[in-house]
Amino acid sequence: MFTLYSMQRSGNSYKARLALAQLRVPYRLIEIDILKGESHTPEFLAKNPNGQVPLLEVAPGRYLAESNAILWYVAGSSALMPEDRVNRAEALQWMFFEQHSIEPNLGAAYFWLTLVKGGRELQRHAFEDWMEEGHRALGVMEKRLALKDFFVAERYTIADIALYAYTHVAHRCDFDLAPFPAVRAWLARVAAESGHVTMDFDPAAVAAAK
Ligand SMILES: N[C@@H](CCC(=O)N[C@@H](CS)C(=O)NCC(=O)O)C(=O)O
Repeated sequence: MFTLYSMQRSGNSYKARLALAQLRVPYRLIEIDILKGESHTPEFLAKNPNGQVPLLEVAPGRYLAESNAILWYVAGSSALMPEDRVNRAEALQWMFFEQHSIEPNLGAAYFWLTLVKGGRELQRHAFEDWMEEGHRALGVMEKRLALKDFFVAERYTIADIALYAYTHVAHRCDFDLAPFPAVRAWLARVAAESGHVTMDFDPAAVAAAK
């Protein structure tokens, strides 16, 4: 069984939890509080020298970091993975876009504004850049979604999961989604997908309640 090292309020970790839930893959969840330095202990750094979650133990002692690599791995040849070569490459294209244009802006704003006390003041110098670049990236998504229901392969795939993680909480960190109607419609479509779970979903709590 997989073990996922994750932080409940981390968008990157949510990507892995969402895909695993939709694929109905059982896994052990270990909560790592990055705000308490738990991803920088010697034990954790031995598993991921980069000191970050999510981290998936795919086989005893074999660890996979980077949320989008984890998505790629768990999707395998399931319905979440596009079938043909060009669609798979397009999925990667959007997943790289997510890492370069969404995560460093929407993800950073989400982290500092919603998770860190006093984060707005601490990051005042960076905030304007995140807003400008983040809104620009949302504009890129808007253009794609004005033409297509999903990013790749005319259906819901790991590219949508990667992009959903921080976009669906953008309004909680000062981003205004009003000028992006196609993005808002896509967010609703993703949330309506079969087996969708929210960011606060905890598989252990559900299992305990059974
Ligand atoms: N590119 C990585 C970023 C992972 C990342 O930034 N993880 C954050 C939580 S969302 C973290 O563990 N931060 C702790 C640290 O960097 O010390 C991914 O997509 O997984």
